[in-house]
Amino acid sequence: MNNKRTYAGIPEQYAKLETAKVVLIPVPYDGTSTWQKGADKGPEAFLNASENMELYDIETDNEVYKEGIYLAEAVTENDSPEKMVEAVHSEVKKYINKNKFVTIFGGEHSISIGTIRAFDECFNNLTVLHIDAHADLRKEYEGSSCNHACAVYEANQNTNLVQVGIRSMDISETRVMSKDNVFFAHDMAVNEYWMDDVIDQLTGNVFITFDLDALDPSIMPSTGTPEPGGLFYYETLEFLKKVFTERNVVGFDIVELCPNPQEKSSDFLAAKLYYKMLSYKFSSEMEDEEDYSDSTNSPFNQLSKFKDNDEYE
Ligand SMILES: [Mn+2]
Repeated sequence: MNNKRTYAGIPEQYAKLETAKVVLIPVPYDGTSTWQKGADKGPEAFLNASENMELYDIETDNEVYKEGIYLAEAVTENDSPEKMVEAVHSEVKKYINKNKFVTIFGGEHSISIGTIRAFDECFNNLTVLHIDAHADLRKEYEGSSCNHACAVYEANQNTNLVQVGIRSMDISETRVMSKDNVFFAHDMAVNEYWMDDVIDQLTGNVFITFDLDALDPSIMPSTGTPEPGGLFYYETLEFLKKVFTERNVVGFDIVELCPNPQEKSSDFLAAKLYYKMLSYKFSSEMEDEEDYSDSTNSPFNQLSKFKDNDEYE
């Protein structure tokens, strides 16, 4: 008997690398967080909650795990922030080059630096949709450019960075921020069209980096730096569904779950959010396939620059 753990305890036939469309990479890293420690425990709490979740999604009428979800070996490099970023970068790129839909669960937000670098190298015209309470635009923090406070500095230089839910930042970050691409929480609260306004700023290929502290602390208390005034559950889902429907989402990460043993609902929210995002991805793909039924090309990762050129094989 093979006792290898699978995502959400799904049957092994849906958890094989060769046939899975989705790869999930856990990155239990918490090397640079400044306030509450514990994001390194995030992947384990997320996986535990996922194992206790029902796998039929009512809204999309789908069991997305049947697309296949491979639970990759966790990236545990933590000698330095720079080495961690490089380890994540090469692991993510390895699976993109196998034409998988790559997802990553952190860990603190600095894990996204290597992830975004890999996606930017593999997809043309990339938007990084950054959903977060914090701007994370510092070039360097506490002596490192691989600090969680610098999570999207590089993405801001190299990609079309669109920031949503921001409600805490340093004045120095206003100098590098591109105002048209930033949606502050206080503006979103009074703009009923904010979702469409965000969509308008997205290019064709979108990578989503979702910091759980974007959510309101009343529904997501278990995060390192909770900030009042965040997103609620159904508006978040409505927004994500729009993004998945109207753009080609090429991958995503979810970061900054900082589990509290007394408060399991945050772990469960993170588990449901991950599964919802997959459900939206693959149900919008089913609609695409209907639209282009004559096309022999799958819309899946069709814009990967590395499709036939797998340097890691
Ligand atoms: Mn944050």
